[in-house]
Amino acid sequence: MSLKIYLNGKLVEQADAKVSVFDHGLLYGDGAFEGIRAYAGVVFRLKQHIDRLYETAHSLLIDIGMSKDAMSAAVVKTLKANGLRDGYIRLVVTRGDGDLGLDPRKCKNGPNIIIIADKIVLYPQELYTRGLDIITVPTVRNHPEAINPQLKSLNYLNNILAKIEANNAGVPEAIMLDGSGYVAECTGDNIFMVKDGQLKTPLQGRLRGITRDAVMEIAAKKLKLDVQETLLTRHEFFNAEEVFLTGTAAELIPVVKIDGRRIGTGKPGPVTLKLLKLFHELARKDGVKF
Ligand code: PXG
Repeated sequence: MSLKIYLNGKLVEQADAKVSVFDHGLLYGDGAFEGIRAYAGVVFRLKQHIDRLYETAHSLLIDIGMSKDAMSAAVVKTLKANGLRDGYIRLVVTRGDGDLGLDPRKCKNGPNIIIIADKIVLYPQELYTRGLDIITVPTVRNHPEAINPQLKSLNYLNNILAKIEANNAGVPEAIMLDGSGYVAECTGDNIFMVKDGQLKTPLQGRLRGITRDAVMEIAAKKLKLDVQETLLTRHEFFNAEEVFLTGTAAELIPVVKIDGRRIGTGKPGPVTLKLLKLFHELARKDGVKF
């Protein structure tokens, strides 16, 4: 089926949704993106995603050139044009067309704005019930003063290198450490651990995920867990009762083995399963209805 793609203010057929080979998004990974989900006619936390996109663009000195409200409306319009009530939205803002030099000032016509709405399957369903067996990889997460992990930029090579290491090892996901050796996050997901009634997640070196924020809120409010953002080592994750990952694409997925160490009972734990259920309930309510 051919999708309708939003490109610079117009909905065009997939086959016609093209940008120039001189776009600096392609030539240099110069741009920003968001991955967003819609659940039963609600775009989950759309405001937070749009705010994060504009923050990335601001740090990269990209003027998106349209209001946040107009951008939100464009997301909804793209979902509707494709008849999607549930789906995945990829919002991309590139630096735009320039020449063969990395200076962004060469991109005089402003950014290209692309919205794709489609279905997504990240991991097979059985992994949600069985849990993931993952490893720590040698590639460390970007230093905050090199490419800040808060930037959801089109340069995802740091995460892709880690993903390749996971692929080579035959596992579905990878833990990345920060430059100081603390656990940061996975290649496209945040990481959590449960122990002694506490829910803990890394303080630094990671993207501040929107699913992460939602799960921290649910855990504190609904499950009355003590929620902490702190420095965490692999040792602490090895000895956790439960571990799980969160992300827009992955949602909330249990981890049952890390670097050959069984986590807890080796099966998805009760807190993880409760949070998964509560997250799905929230996702259908908390966002922009269309
Ligand atoms: N860390 C990183 C590095 C990410 O890229 C997350 C954490 C989770 O953040 P959210 O806000 O989604 O809870 C992300 C998000 C993909 C894909 O194609 C990846 C993400 C989002 C959507 C799709 O693998 N990463």
